[in-house]
Amino acid sequence: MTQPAILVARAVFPETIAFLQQHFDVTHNQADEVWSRAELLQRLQGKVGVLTTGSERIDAELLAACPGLKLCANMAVGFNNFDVPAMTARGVLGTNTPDVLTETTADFGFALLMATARRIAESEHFLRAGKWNKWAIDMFAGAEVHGSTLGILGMGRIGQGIARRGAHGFGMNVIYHNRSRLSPALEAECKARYVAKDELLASADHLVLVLPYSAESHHAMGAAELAKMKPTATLVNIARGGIVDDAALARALQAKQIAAAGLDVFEGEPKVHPDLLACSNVVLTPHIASATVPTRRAMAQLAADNLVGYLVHGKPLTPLNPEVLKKK
Ligand code: 8YV
Repeated sequence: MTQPAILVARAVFPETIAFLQQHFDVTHNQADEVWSRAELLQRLQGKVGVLTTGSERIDAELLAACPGLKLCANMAVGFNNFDVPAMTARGVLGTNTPDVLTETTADFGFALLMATARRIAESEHFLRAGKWNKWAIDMFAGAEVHGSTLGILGMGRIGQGIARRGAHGFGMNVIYHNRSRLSPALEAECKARYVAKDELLASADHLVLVLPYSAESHHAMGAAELAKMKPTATLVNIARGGIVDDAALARALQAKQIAAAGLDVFEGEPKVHPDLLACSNVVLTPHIASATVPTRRAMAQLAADNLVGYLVHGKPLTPLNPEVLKKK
């Protein structure tokens, strides 16, 4: 019996390919080539499923060109690369990888906050450049982390993980803003207080962005919002590029309107705004918040389990548009 054909768009762990090969005729990209859109479309011909990462855009045009496609399994919790309404309209299911990366990503958010506030990257570059020839009282003096006010914009699972770390590990006063308020029980567990966005901007010593990207959150942190922050504040973005207006942030950093920023995601990544590259008070990392070996294995496995779950057994684990299942 011929097996259904799927595409794994990017390199994954060899065991993920071996697992998928038990159920599917797998076309993979273990060389991790960067395919053009046309190459992706061509490789998707005749496929019923695809394992994507945040780099592959699934939209109406792609769906129209690949009418056999039934499932797009994103190996990411964020799914702004999916046009979900267009997928639903065509009866194509989308899945993501929630939960398995929550704690790892929250760890990284905290690491980036610490590196930014305590000027770790900047001071390391100074040392490596051979510029360290004496101790000085104000050398790389940064901002206090323990006991300070931690602001969180977007209070989903990762935001809550950061709140717990701040409140319980560092004695921080945690405030947050989100579309919807947490239950009193969750607020108590995270020791987090709900505030309006303006109060969050004005009060946070460290502001961490953990909200999903959408038309609504595009440039949620622009010039006007940055102007409301404390001049001593740090801003950390581990959510998505495009939530911050990178050009406006570079101007705010140059003008010392805020003290520093830690960024793991960028508008138009992997390109980084040249004005950000020129700032010394910014820590820049290449979208690695979920990058530990166990977590990346768990993400790949969950994406693969969704492919097998849906295409073989009709039961996806983490569907984004379950209404597609009802329509069948
Ligand atoms: C991924 C992420 O590594 O899960 C997400 O939303 O941003 C990262 O964990 C990236 O999107 C690749 O798929």
